[in-house]
Amino acid sequence: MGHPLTSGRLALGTASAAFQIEGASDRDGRGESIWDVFCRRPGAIRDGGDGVRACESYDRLDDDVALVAGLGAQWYRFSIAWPRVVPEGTGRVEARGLDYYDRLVDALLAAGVQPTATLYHWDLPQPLEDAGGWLSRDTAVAFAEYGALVHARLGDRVRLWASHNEPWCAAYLGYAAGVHAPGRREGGRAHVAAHHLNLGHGLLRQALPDAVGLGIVHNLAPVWAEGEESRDVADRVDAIRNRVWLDPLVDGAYDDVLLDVAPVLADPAVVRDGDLELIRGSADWLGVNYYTPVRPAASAAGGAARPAHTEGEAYPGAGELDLVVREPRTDIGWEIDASGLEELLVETHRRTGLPLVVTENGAACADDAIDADGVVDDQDRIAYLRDHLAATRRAVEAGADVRGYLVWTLMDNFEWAEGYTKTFGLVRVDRGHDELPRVPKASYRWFAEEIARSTDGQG
Ligand code: IFM
Repeated sequence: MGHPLTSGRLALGTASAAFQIEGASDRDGRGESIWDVFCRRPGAIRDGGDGVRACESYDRLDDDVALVAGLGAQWYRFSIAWPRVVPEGTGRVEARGLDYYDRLVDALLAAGVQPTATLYHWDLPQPLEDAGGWLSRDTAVAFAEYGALVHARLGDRVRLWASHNEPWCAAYLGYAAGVHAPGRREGGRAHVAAHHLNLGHGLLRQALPDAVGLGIVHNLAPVWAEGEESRDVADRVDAIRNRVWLDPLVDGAYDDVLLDVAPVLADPAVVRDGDLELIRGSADWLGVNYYTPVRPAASAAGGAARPAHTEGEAYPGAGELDLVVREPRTDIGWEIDASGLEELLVETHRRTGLPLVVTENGAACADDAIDADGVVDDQDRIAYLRDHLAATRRAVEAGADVRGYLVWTLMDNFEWAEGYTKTFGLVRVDRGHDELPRVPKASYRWFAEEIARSTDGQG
């Protein structure tokens, strides 16, 4: 396997994504993405924010790499903005876009940090959306072409690649719930988008040399039924959240429950001969992003626990359901339960046999204010990260082959539909000042010490 993941060692680092931090959205020939357009839709983003400035990382590459290096991080996972590199999605390549990522990779390597590139973290070029987006098979083909050309430029130095980040969000929040770009509510058609995302990954694998360490990053979730009466609905949710990705990868098939929920996946015009064979075995490693468990309740079973309907539409075909969210919660309203990560890692390794990386884990916290001494004492985040890192280590002891743990995220940034209202960073980005100063939080120092301990062999 041509990737630098070391068996038996948990590498530590942090992660980010292009649209959330880069800004410079109209510079150096960058094309428009679906998120640029979605942000202009009235009411789509909680505070009306957008990615025009974001954290201005495009212009502050050296400062931000210094922050990664200051942590002692072994890895930094970033994403490539497709519209910066291929502004129309296909065709013309923008050299200035590629140059930016080239500089980023060199700066990381010079600082002793392994770069991991994610090719698709949701910023689809708008011209491709105008032609059907992920509902169109052509988007999968275009994705593989774009991925191959980025790899041709950076592959001599980036040894660990991810195709998609959280395709569940791209497919189901984007094309069913409509709360992410492109903001479409197409119900069961979203399953077609899911298949095309799977296919895009498979086509990319085919387009890259065999030796490339190619993975895919999923926000898999432990799905815990709220009581016996919710078992069936929970099974359907599990099919849409987890099995739609893992089954084709491992077995080259969509399972019967999923086909029942998503009959469109049995349509030979959608899932064509050879598609599933192409996807099967197409990942060398698997990224797992974990924040919270999912607790489906058959609609009447919500009971005393409080239902959250926000993602209900994101499971088209699963039937009437509530998503129950128990206490305690982070500032974004997600239940905190580190045991979910341990269970997920053990189960996902058992299911796939692949090396795993926790490619994202972190918390939006309310204790992110800066005090009179200039300190951000984010003890809630430290507690969350400490518990989840411990859960990761327990999963390793239980036999899960986990090779890395990356905190989401380096710095406070554009949190999609929540705009700038929710902060996950180890570093505060002070939006009250025009220069967007970076202020490392207490969690940054805690994580730096944790990394130092683990590289000394004491962790
Ligand atoms: O900010 C996102 C990231 O882009 C994808 N995973 C979840 C994070 C927190 O919502």
